[in-house]
Amino acid sequence: MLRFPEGFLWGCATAAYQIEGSPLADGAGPSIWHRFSHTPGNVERGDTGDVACDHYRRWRDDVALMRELGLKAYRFSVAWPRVLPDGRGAVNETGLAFYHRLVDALLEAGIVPFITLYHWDLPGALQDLGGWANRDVAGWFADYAALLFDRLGDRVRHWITLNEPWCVAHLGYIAGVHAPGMRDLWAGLRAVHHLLLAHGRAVQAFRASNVKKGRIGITLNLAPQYPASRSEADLAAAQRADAYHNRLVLDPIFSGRYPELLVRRFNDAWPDAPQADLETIATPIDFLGINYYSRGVVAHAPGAGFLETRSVAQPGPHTAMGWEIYPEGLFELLVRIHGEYGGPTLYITENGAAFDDRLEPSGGVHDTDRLDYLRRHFLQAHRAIEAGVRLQGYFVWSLMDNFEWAHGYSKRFGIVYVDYETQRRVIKQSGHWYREIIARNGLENGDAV
Ligand code: IFM
Repeated sequence: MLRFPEGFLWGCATAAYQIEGSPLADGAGPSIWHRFSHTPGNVERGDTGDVACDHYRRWRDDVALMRELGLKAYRFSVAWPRVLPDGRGAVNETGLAFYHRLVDALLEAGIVPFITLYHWDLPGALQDLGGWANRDVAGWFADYAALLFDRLGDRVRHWITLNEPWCVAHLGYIAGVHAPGMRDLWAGLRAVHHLLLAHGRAVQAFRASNVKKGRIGITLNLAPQYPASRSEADLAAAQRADAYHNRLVLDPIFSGRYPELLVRRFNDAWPDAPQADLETIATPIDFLGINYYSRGVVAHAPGAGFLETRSVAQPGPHTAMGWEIYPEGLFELLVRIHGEYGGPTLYITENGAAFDDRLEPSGGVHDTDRLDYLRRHFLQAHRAIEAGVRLQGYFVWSLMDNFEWAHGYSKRFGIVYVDYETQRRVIKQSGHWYREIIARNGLENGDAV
């Protein structure tokens, strides 16, 4: 038996816009994702988050489902525009009441709530003012965070400021494939800085709040970058890719500086960041959340984009997202973060996979590929703990199938199947298996084969 440490938090993760539905109910304001998904051409098949998993109305059943799975913890996000329809100013108490009920139900079920304050649904009213490209957003976010610490901090001990700031800035402001759909490097680099500043200001607000014994951190999507060959050019390309994908956010948070390599490469486009901002960004956190899905393999490609790199396809296997399955990357990443950033407390705040699941006539979903994906990643996490990494929990992405951003409902990540026609939930084979792992707090020796 490969045992995990006593008290290890096994959980699942979701995000508001991806599961809740009813985005404008009870006085909520429109988010940038509401606007983006309602603009033709942005999301596959024209899908929107209007109904999603209808969790806003079915939350009771969903908490019962979590209890059935035996989850120890649940990571979810609060929709900023439900609570503050204009992003700042008047509080929408009815919207906030939803999260009060959810938190109470989780605690009642013995499930530890982890709240993510921002998982991509910026209030549209703040986007009208420039969104993350406007420096003022740091103050708006800190005020919103302080409100939630005040209202929910008596019961919620675990807080995550931002989910994947790199994705917010790169996919939303530079590549234009996520809301708000911009293709503007200048704005994107400012968005990175303002996201991190907002994070730092929220951590400071947390320390000044009344939350007793609470802990706060941030969730980053990290992907180790490997060179396609041993040539010096490819090694340098992998370093550039690593600086952009990983160190761009890790270094300022843990060391208070941006990677010099990027400052030089972006040159005039790089934002002038006052030293005081960097000190705020580096305000100590209590844990780091890591979202790991895959790795990158890159080669030097003169003239290709601002990094002059190109991805080199690997033989696989791959998930339905086209992402290479590379569990060893999780071990290497965890050990590296531990070694290079002072051995912080870590959680895997997301790991999981999309596959083309089918609800069989028998009524079951036999997702052996997902089960195998999870099993292989759990083994690497266990290896990392044995190597001294301070990993305290693991959240599978996702509790249930949901709105996969620009892919709409075409990609299924859940360990619970959602029949979108009826909203029936069916625990997949991987979900039944996960329940056993949680109950045993470990993997059977047979699992290690
Ligand atoms: O669905 C997303 C989630 O919102 C953020 N991390 C990656 C997941 C899978 O793409």
